[in-house]
Amino acid sequence: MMSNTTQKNLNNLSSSQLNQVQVMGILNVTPDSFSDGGQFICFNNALKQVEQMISNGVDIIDIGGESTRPGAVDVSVQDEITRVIPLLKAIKSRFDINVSMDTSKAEVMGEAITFGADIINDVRALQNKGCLEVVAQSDIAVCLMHMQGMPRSMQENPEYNDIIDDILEFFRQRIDCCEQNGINKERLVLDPGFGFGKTLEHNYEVLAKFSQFNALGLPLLAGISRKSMIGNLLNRDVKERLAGSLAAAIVAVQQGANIIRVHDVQESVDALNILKAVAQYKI
Ligand code: 9MG
Repeated sequence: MMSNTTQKNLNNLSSSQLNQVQVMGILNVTPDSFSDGGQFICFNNALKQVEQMISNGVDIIDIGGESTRPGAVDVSVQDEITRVIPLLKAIKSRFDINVSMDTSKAEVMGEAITFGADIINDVRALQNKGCLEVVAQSDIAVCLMHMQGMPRSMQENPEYNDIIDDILEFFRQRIDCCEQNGINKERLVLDPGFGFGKTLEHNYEVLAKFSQFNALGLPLLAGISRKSMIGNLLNRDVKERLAGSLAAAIVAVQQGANIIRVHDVQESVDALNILKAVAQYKI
């Protein structure tokens, strides 16, 4: 039998639940990100982009200084800090907006916490050395993402017994591990990691069954924007994936996603507003 939390999210969200859905805007400051690689690497361009996202209704800015696309090159701790921390400081001093730091390095997490980040977004779910300890010493929120393998090789031959059960089991283990290390559950957000060690079929199965992650009772994040699961299905280049990305984001929200991580803030906010308008008339 489905739990109440699961049931409530099957296409029947109330407008107050939808009003709490947050849009996380992607700000990559990497020369090699798959979708906007290099575009925002200039500091002033990045700040302009933040300003634009805020005026378009973003709730959280997700700064990333290391690309996680398949085959991406590693970045040293110092290079990553140099890319992201001045930007974090500048955003926090100029704008009243939540900032998430997309990193898997304990040292970068530590600096991000010192300079006012609100969320750590870790695609490696705090499994790297020192991460649990750094986060435990703060009260920052953390997004734990599921990934099979490592970015360099994760798309080679991903295999699961049952992808949903396997991801749920991973989440349970990471939640336990966080709690044992002094990070309580209330600080956690879960993300099944679309595109991270998953075939096209795996990704669509995860999207179709996304509501099952509500069983863990924690906020959920969905990051699908412009990914190859959109491009490969529709045969669209990165710049032509907007419609597919919006449709997929809405499917995730209808199944209980609390945060959608997107490149196209204005269009995503519009799509969410349509859903909210409809939800007002549901019984
Ligand atoms: C950094 N990054 C790239 N894709 C992502 C996704 O799907 N989720 C999260 N949390 N971070 C991501």
